[in-house]
Amino acid sequence: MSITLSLGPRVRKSPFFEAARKAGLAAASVYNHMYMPTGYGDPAAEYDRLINGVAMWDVAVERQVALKGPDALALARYLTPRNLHGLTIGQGKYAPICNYEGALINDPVLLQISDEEVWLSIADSDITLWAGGIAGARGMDVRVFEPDVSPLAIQGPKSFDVVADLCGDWIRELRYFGFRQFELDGIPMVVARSGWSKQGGFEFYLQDGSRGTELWNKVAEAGAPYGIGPGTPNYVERVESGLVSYGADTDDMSNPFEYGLGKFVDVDQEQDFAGKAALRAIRDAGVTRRFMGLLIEGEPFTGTNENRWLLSQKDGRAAGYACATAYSPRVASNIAVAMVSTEAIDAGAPIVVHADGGDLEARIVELPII
Ligand code: THG
Repeated sequence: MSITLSLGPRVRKSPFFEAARKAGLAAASVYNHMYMPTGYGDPAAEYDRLINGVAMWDVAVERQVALKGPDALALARYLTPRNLHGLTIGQGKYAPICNYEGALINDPVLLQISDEEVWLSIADSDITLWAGGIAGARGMDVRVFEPDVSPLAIQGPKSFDVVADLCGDWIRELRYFGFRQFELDGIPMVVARSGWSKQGGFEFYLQDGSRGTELWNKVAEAGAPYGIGPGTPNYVERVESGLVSYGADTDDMSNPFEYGLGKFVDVDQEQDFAGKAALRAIRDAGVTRRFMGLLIEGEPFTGTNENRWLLSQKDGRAAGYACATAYSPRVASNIAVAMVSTEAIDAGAPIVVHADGGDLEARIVELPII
């Protein structure tokens, strides 16, 4: 049974919140101390718009952590295991952040805004506190703060036409995670080719929170000929695509190698970074579980799983847990993203999912599922 989300001043609202509400917002969660829209009441239509058309998502919860000052880049390099050599203004990078034990504590997109300013576009954890603490303890000349920046995502195959109509054809030349500063009728924003789906798209990082409704309405109007409609980071599509959802898929012990993010961890670079020694040891020891896909038998699932579902091998040995489960119309099967023991993966046999409604058999597959 569903319960009501209590609205109040303690949890922050997005600059797009009122516009989203007017557009029929029906469900929300909490992320980075803000309400995060999770549905407009018609999951099938929202999925279809993302796969075949275009959708607009209030993702202001992807807060920015600004590092500003002479040591901005030095701090960024210390915060992420990713080798930032060759980073340029206008090119974003997926840059995991780990603690000193090598555990993943966020997986932001990093944007170099200028010679002395970097943004970390963060997932759901308090990186302003972490980065500010490290900067202070290391005596770095850099200010760490949350700027007035709120992303609005435009996702789906027709997003290119909508954003080109709004901003110009130059947007078609943006590389993945590339971005540029742009004023839309005087509204300041960063336009990036990015977004948490594999259907293609853009994010408008609004730089004036007082103009959220205005920007929302402009996008809705430009998108109308293409059938744009509201949506949210899509639960089903992200499982199909195997995108990592920090917090949903991770726990206190998660390390980047388990999620296939090893290519973003350079323990051999000269640059020191938080967690370097621990990550080197983890790399040398190898992982004992991996982020995988599952194809699960049984009647099509409806909705989302409230809890993680435990997995076991046929002989009863624990094999990990399913993080997010969904019925995929495109695969025509129940699917999941899961943390699976390497033992179970190597065995190559079907496993058992202890779903809320009873045990189901599943096959382990590589990600992405599509
Ligand atoms: N947009 C913005 N900020 C964000 C997210 C976002 N911050 C948090 C979270 N989402 C960051 N996490 C991801 C994870 C994966 C991708 C984007 C953001 C992604 N990955 C592609 C893939 O896995 O195929 C491409 C990775 C690559 O080529 O480097 O898109 O959504 N503003």
